[in-house]
Amino acid sequence: MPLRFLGVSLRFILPLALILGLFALALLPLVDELTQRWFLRDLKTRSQMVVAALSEPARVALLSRDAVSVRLPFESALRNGQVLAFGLCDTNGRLVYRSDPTPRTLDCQTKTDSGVLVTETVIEQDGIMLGKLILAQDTRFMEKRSTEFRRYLIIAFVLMFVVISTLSAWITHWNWLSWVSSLKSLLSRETGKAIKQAPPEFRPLVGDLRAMIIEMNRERQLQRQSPQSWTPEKLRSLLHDELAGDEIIVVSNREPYIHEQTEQAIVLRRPASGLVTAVEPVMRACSGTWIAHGSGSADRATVDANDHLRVPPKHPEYTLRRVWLSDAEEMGYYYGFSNEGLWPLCHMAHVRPVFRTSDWEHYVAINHRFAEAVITEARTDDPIILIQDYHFALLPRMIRERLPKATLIMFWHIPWPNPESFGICPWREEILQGLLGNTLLGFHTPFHCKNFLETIDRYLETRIEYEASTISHGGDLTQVEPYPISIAWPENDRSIDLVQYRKAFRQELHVPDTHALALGVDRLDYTKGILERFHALDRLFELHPELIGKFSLLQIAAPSRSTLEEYQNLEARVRALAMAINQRYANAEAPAIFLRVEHYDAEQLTRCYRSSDICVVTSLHDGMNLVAKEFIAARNDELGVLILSQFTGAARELHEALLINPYHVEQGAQALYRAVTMPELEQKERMRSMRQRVKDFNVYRWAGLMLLDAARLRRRQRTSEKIHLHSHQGCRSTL
Ligand code: ADQ
Repeated sequence: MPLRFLGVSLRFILPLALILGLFALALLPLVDELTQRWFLRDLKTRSQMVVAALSEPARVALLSRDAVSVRLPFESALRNGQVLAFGLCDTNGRLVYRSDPTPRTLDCQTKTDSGVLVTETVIEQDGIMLGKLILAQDTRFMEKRSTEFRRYLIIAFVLMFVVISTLSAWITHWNWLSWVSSLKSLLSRETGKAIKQAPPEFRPLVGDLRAMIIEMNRERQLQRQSPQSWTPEKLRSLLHDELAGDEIIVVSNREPYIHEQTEQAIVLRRPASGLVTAVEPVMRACSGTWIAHGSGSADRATVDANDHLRVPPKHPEYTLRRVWLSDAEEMGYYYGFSNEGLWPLCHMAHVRPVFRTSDWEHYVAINHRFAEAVITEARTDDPIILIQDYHFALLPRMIRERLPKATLIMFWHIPWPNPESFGICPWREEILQGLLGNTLLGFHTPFHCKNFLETIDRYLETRIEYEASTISHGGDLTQVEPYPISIAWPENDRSIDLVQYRKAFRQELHVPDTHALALGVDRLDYTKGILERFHALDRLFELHPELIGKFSLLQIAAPSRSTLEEYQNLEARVRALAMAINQRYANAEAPAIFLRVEHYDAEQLTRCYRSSDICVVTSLHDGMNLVAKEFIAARNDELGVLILSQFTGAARELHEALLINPYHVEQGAQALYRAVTMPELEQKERMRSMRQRVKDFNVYRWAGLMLLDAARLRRRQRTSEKIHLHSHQGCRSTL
């Protein structure tokens, strides 16, 4: 039995020892008294028997004044060992006979002697006293036996104590083990198992705990399905109510505010990033710290000595901590391992991932640098840390080792591939182990969660609870959940005259007011299916030549990762294909494709969304795709048609979109035709339904659900820690 359980048992053993000791103390004098009495009674009975046998010879000897006549019977009694000595006294108190050996002090007056019991018996004849028979009995054996008896009694008590305490320690040990394991398994949601394993006397409590957990899960489900709108205020009150006072740190590669040096001055730029849109409200609500790569040319010039900057600059609400990378580090960690390795690995877009050891080394080193930054920024030992995206797969484990009590939430913004595809990565185990440092790991869809669990199952020794979606690994528990990301619902600007708005937009493109317009908005990335979109348009014109010159695609493509050759080639191919198609229909009244390879600001994008008839999202693989949701949110006229690739996370939510397989050119062309000819009534029905969903399931809900789950896991972790502490208290008290 491990020593630590003695600690628990001591709570029972020490009182037992005290009670048994007190009991023994109280019992010993009583037992002494009783045994003395028994021995005395025994001696007296013996002396009576001897007196009965010797009183006749004594009487005869006293009558005949021949004391020597008692010698024989007296000595025979002495030989029997019952008496120590005899004496015979006459009526004058003279000792007329004494046995040999006799205590020197024995005479007719002595009544007591140390270690000797003296008894006198009157010898008479017809009522006349003739003398006295004195008997001396040895009482020293009584003391000896009493001591022996006391010793046996103490040994009996000690034995009793040892047996009872050993038994109770074992019983406590087994009970404790089964209680703790029942509680632990219950807390890790293995409720059925917990009920079966729990000892009978513990079952009512297991039932209560189980009911509590079921209630928590039900509450969680309700919150997930709740149609009520999530707002920044609701997120703020959630942070206040559920995570009162807890420190929040966000880590992402992209920073929310970039300072650029222009010829005239330093300008502030907001990156076009779904991630920034999603995380900013959380930071504003909780005044935490956001750690990100300082990538702007004037970033170093705008921070303080600790690389801190209060943002938003006009109304500071939280702290931005910038982390610096050299060009070589950025090349290896960001462009190399993240975007040439992990990005194509996770997207099935038929671009081969490239893995180089030098990139991996930079990736490890930069993850370490961000871990150091997190440790430096953390003011408490249990902050909530929100880690964003595939640039930081190793970070959770690194932080977990330094801040074991932290709640680590990671959101993986891109898809997670199947185990076979992921197996290509030479550092797959390291990446998976890094990710299992998280308390909570979020993906856009249940399908990505399933792929991740299966990948873990394939490559690491862990215990996976598929039903609960948890992974136990080296004493840590990671919860894997889907959290579909979204956008902030925009302010509804009703003052705009949409007819004029659309007219003005078309005038800028030099097309008639009635010209049908499809819109594509993407980062210039091979996963977005821009080439496939162009081919579908080309096919549409082949199938429906009546649309040539009356229908165009406006493609806004933000340059992205242009340092990489793959992206440079893509840009060249996109430009070449657009030009080729435009040349094919060069005689038409309007170009088939308006290609704008540039970054638009939010206002410009909203204008595009509102002025178009169709939005085309043809990603070959996409975690979610926020453009689809931005288009829906911008359409307060409830018109417009969304064509959406079935390989986007958004397709799981936006069922009223025209879903297509972007690899199938005909399907793309047919969807374009269906969209351009869709009656307004049908457009409105579809759009209304999608708008309601995007409005309700917005970015505040995305962040809110993750933080609610984090709060729940935090409570569970604290309860587990308490149980753990109790189970170790015994150890500490014993040691
Ligand atoms: P991205 O691959 O960048 O995001 P997406 O979700 O469409 O894809 O977000 C792109 C953002 O950039 C949108 O907010 C869009 O408005 C903006 N943008 C695109 N083109 C632009 C342009 N030309 N000018 C200005 N802004 C432009 C990754 C994953 C996605 C996931 C998001 C969020 O690949 O699957 O939806 O993260 O998790």
